[in-house]
Amino acid sequence: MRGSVHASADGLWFNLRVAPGALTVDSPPDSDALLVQGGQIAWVGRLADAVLPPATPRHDAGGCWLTPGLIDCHTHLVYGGQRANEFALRLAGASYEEVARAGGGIVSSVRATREASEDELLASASARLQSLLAEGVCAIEIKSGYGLSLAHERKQLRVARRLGELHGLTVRTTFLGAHALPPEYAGRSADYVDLVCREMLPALAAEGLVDAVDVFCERIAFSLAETEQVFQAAQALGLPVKLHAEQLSDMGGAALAARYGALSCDHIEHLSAEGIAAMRRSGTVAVLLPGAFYTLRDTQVPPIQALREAGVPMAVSTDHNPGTSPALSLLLMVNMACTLFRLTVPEALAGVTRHAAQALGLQDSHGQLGPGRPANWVLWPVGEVAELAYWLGQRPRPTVVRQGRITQTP
Ligand code: DI6
Ligand code: FE
Repeated sequence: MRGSVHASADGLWFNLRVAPGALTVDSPPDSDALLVQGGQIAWVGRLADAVLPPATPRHDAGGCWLTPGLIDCHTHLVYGGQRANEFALRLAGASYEEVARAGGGIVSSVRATREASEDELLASASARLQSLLAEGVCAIEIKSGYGLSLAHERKQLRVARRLGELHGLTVRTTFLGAHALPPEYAGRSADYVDLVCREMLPALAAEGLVDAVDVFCERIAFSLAETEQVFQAAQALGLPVKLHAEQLSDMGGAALAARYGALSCDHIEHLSAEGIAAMRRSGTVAVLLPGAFYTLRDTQVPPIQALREAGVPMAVSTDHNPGTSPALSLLLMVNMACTLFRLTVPEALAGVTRHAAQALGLQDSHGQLGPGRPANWVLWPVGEVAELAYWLGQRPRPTVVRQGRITQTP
């Protein structure tokens, strides 16, 4: 199986064990082989049934477990600087909200992001992305929200697009202009939200930089009414919405987001029964972010059992950001989702594949493997699938196929 990295993945892949839930429903359940042609999956089935064109290359998967390429569906990967100082302040007893109110928090990353050039941001985000790619991430969502002006939000979103081209992965960009109030708008929240809705979002959407729109709906950020104003602007442009909802308090954000057909509601530690019911009706994904829960030493666990009973799909993501989740391992998030939130291993793995794809509107192409889909998968050299959730601080080095190329071998 060792081959030159970035070689084409075209050919027959055999001797693989398919992880539960990895295949689309139209694929035979006892499959152990895949055929790739032109970077697309052409066939999935039993090796014995494979009908091969002449001179088909053969790739022996060596009995590895096969999962779809992983998907990190909530990140703030592009920013300047870092905030280790706040880690120390919180250890000394300050809360996240206190740090934010004292002028630290998001606004300090805004300063550093504004000072950085586009190329500097690209370099620092690329380095961080490498960790995720090495674990088999094939698609990622990247939010703006550390620029908070048209020019600086544009810079962040352009970096996000360039990361996709540079590294050959699927990037979904999310405009999070309503992340925090920039210092120059202190005390003028309404004016800033007007700017977001009337100038920033329409301009960035027209430039093709926005795949979805998000808001930080929270006491220390934007109100429910302000959130709705941003959602209306998104709706007018035909853009899907998602929401940072009920992370620190129950603002009723999830129910509002559901009314706008949100792709996802994220964090949701304080989600109410009404919020769950609304999300179920609208088919909104619940994105769980155990890295932020852990970093903030939160104790309010999201209502997992109620979400499970309601049949709300649950995704798991890093929420990578310099303040509350400096996490660069999606497998560690899988572990934490199990340990801290009591997800089962199959639930947590669906959370970084199928349900993460749904949180990005990518469910027709990503998150499961089947004929007609791009070749995005991971071959794990482990004895059993549960090892993907089990190891802490070390990861099995997998073979990665991304966008039809073999991008990593063990
Ligand atoms: N929720 C979060 O967890 C991050 N943003 C948000 O809206 C935190 C961002 C930061 O502290 O820099
Ligand atoms: Fe976030």
